[in-house]
Amino acid sequence: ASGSKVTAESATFSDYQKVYNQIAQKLVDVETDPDEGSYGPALVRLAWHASGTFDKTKGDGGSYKGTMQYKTELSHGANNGLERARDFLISIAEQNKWISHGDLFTLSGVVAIQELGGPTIKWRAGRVDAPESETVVEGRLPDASQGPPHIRDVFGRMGFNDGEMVALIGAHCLGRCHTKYSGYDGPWTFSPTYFTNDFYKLLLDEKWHIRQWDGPKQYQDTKTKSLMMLPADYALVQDKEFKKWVQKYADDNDYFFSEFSKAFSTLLELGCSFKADTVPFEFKRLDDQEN
Ligand code: CCH
Repeated sequence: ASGSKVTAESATFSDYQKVYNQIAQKLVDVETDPDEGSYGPALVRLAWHASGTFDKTKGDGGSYKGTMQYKTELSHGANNGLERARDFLISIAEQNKWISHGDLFTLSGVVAIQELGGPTIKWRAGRVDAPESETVVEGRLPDASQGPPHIRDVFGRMGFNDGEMVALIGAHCLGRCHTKYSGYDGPWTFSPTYFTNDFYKLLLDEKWHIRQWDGPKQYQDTKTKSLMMLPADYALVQDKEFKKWVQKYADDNDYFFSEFSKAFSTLLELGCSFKADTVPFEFKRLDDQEN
């Protein structure tokens, strides 16, 4: 739609690729707290929390209405720290007034996964903003202090099976916990700005003990004492069925990438209805484009 004014109805692949590029370029350009390295992990978490509220029996929640833009949803306890990610996207939203918040938040998660070395994620456009009054009830996202039955309940409510749940939680290869946001502390891997299957490898290969500190119960690696696992992460090796998947993804990075890619695409579309002819887009990484 070059020259003319872009709208959500007229927007083409190239309009969305431009938004992708603006987000990707901002990830490179923006000066970050040295502790963070990149806004990418926070964008992945934003896309996930905007989507993971879906309830398949009630048919509500999910990213469609973009209600994560509002204070009501951002102030849910599970979303502590996500203002950072939302604020990062404000300049992008201002440059592209035609894109809905649901589309922007989910697209930004796709950008972050792809630019941080992860798989290509198929993504569709067409979410429509709703008013703040349509914000989903609080309490749909998983509780990090819990074990296998809770993980199965919460991800089962979204419609995922064991293999998909374990694949999705592998996104903890990225980023870290911040005491000021969740009470938990530290990164899961040694390379928190690269998307890899290291989460599974470390979970299986390292020795883990309960960290002695005045914070909430979390695990610490015995060798370097610099990595962490949440009780909900550790649940993936405590449960025999989950552990089989952890082993598969640890053994085969390509398999993990393809399973993660499918499950993450599905996650971002929970509760969304698109026009019948909406084709999934596959965006090009910044590095793969000619200048
Ligand atoms: Fe997560 N996650 N997550 N997570 N998460 C946290 C941070 C990230 C749980 C709890 C937490 C997924 C599943 C789960 C990311 C992606 C995904 C934090 C720390 C907690 C607590 C927040 C803080 O302190 O800043 C629990 C529990 C579950 C499941 O049971 C899934 C699924 C995904 C994506 C597909 C990413 C990325 C982060 C890092 C954010 C950052 O700012 O570095």
